Amino acid sequence: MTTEDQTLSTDELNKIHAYWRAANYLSVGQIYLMKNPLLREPLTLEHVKPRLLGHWGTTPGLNFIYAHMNRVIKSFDLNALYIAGPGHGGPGIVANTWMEGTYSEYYPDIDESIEGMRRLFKQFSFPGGIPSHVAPETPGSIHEGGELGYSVSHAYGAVFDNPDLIACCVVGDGEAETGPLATSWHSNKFLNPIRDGAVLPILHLNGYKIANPTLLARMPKAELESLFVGYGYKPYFVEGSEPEAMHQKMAATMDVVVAEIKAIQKQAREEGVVSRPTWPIIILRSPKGWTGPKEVDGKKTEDFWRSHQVPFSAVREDPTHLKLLETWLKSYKAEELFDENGALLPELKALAPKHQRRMSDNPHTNGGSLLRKLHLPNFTDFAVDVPAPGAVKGEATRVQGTYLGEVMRLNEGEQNFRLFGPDETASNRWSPAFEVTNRTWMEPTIPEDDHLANDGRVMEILSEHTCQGWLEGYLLTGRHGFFNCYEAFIHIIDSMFNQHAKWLKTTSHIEWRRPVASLNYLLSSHVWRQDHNGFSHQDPGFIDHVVNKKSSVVRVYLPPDANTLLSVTDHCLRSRNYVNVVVCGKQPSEQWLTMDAAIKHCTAGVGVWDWASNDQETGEPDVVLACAGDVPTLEILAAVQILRENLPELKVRMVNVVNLMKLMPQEEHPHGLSDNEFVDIFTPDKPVIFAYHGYPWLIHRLTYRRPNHSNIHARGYKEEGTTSTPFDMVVMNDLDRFHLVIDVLGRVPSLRHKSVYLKQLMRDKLIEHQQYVREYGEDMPEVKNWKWNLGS
Ligand SMILES: Cc1ncc(C[n+]2csc(CCOP(=O)(O)OP(=O)(O)O)c2C)c(N)n1
Ligand SMILES: [Mg+2]
Repeated sequence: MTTEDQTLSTDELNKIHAYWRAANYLSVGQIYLMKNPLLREPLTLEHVKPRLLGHWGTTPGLNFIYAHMNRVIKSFDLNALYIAGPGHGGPGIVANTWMEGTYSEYYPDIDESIEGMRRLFKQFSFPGGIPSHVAPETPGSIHEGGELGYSVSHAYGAVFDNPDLIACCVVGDGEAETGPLATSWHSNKFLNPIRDGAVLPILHLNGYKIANPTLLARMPKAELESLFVGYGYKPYFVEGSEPEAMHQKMAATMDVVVAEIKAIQKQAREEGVVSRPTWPIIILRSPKGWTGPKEVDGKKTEDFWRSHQVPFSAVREDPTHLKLLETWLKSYKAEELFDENGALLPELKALAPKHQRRMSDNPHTNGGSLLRKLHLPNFTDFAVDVPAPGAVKGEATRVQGTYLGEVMRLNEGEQNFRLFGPDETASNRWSPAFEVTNRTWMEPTIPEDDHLANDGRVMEILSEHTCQGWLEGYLLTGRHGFFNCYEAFIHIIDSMFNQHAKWLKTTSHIEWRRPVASLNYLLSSHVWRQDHNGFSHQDPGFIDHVVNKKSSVVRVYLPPDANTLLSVTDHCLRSRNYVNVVVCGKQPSEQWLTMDAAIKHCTAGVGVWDWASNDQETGEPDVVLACAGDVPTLEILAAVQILRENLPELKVRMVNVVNLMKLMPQEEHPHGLSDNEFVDIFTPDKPVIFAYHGYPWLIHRLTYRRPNHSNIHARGYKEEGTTSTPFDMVVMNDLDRFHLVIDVLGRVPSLRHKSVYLKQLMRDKLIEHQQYVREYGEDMPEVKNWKWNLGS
């Protein structure tokens, strides 16, 4: 569909064109200049930055869209924010925020003067200055765009439960080739026009990526149109390169699509939601590097991939490049755009919206400033009654699901809490939450469907990327959420986690960014209990990945039972600016701690379980049996029981770690134990057998500087797996009770030559196990029905 009116009067056309030229001028200035910002002197080498860094190609398109958004924000009084998928167009967005005055309000030394403009130019991609992308430092940004693919999911995340908000979401045509972006178009099936705002996607079809044409730009237009019709959008094409005609087309199209968005919302809000609306999308086909040099050194540059970064950079070596730069900058006629003092002319400035209507100052983009605390129930009300350690079984994540359902209920008024997951919410046992709310669903339903509704607050799509992107967008605009996922498949969003962790790390140094709610993961259906699936579903390595990130941002919890999981969950929902990773199984399993004990244990993060230990009298154990994770905890306790029954004189200390970061040195992580505290628990010199949920090397990585490190022997998952019994899984990885006992016998010096009978018994047990599971297809009764019997 195309719209070809003369929407703009000559005066409006001239002004919007001037506004765009000013943004383009300021963008080129940022990439190239450190002095002489308005070229009031002839350009010389000393005015040009020694290192030319940044991206020009996408920038004029981003500036064009920004100017046209400003126009409709004013005419429709929109509450809008801007997401630049090609976030490498940082100079353009920074230029616009400066033109709106926001930049100078946030950074007063970059004021609206010639000197301010010089500083604006110099700081860009310059040591001590600002990064080249739409980074957290950029006012109005919730999306860096450095790693491509997340613009659409961020935009939808931002507008969920913000009925008044419109996210203008520019999608690079290269970005659109990425997996995360491709799947995120389906977000429209989750947007409820009554309670949510709107996303205006603008596909930025500038034809090229870094060094190639893009697929969407070269496919036949009819196919492109059908693609978006197929995704459920109504495409509007704005195509061309002649500025005057393009301004008219864009203005006309923007008027139509905004009116259409408003009409969809009005109708839904007046009449109720009948079906999923067909939201508009703009497909903007314009030249990459538009208004830049047509050719450089005889090679096509404008409207080609060569304009992607800095179109020419031999300014120091080649005088023709310096001349080219001067001609290019002068083509924007800055003298018609900025006043004597370097400020944007008032009649141009008047084109920008005012105050918080400026996209660069929309409060939703500094989500922490809007963040309201969740109403949290008393988590102890959900406690599992544990009369004695191991006396009852429970499903930890189901208990957590009941608690989260109550959190949902208590915050229904605020509409600021959602659960996210790739089709596994019920599988991970959060189904009690469905007693309070449903799954979000805007497509038709059949009577047999289970908890689907267009006002549901559980967001399920089989795309970990989209779940992650939605949640990030939701959190960064000041709301709360929890993501549940199979442990193995959370790796799919490793890279998105990286970017979010980097964002949080950076924002903590930016004064005006207020803290946002933490990004919380429950990883369940974990490596040890993939009963239905096997090897493909077994991978506990996300934790290893997470701990690479800045310690001020990441937290990892391995609660061993339901009550500890409740305590950890409450803590996560209260925390700010972290990524909390919680790993916990969903299968019925032994419950160890009363609520009181759980609170104390989780608050400490690591501790001796005295009821399982027998070194109280001397305070000097022969061996420490440590564990982190629910399955390792079970195996360690079973090993303790075998040892204490067979070698009553052996002094055993049992230690459980809930908060993995406690193991790190105090100087490296704010939760880290001091060396003295570490030695108090793990002893200065006794063997420590450590049963860990994940890859065992991580325990060494975290403790390598600890006094007793040479005595730590870690067991964990060593990439042995298949579809088998729960106990066979631990046996395959030498993490079972029998191997752990053998480990103890081999490492306690006093036992080394005395324990041959017990060692042999353990080996026999392992052989019996092998035979039994292969014969009967389940674990031996003594394993399956094992009970802690040493009291509390
Ligand atoms: C996931 C990811 N892969 C690769 C890159 C490297 N990269 C940066 S820009 C770019 C091309 C982007 O093309 P497009 O989305 O069309 O943006 P534009 O043409 O507007 O610059 C690539 C491949 C990246 N930033 N992120
Ligand atoms: Mg492109």
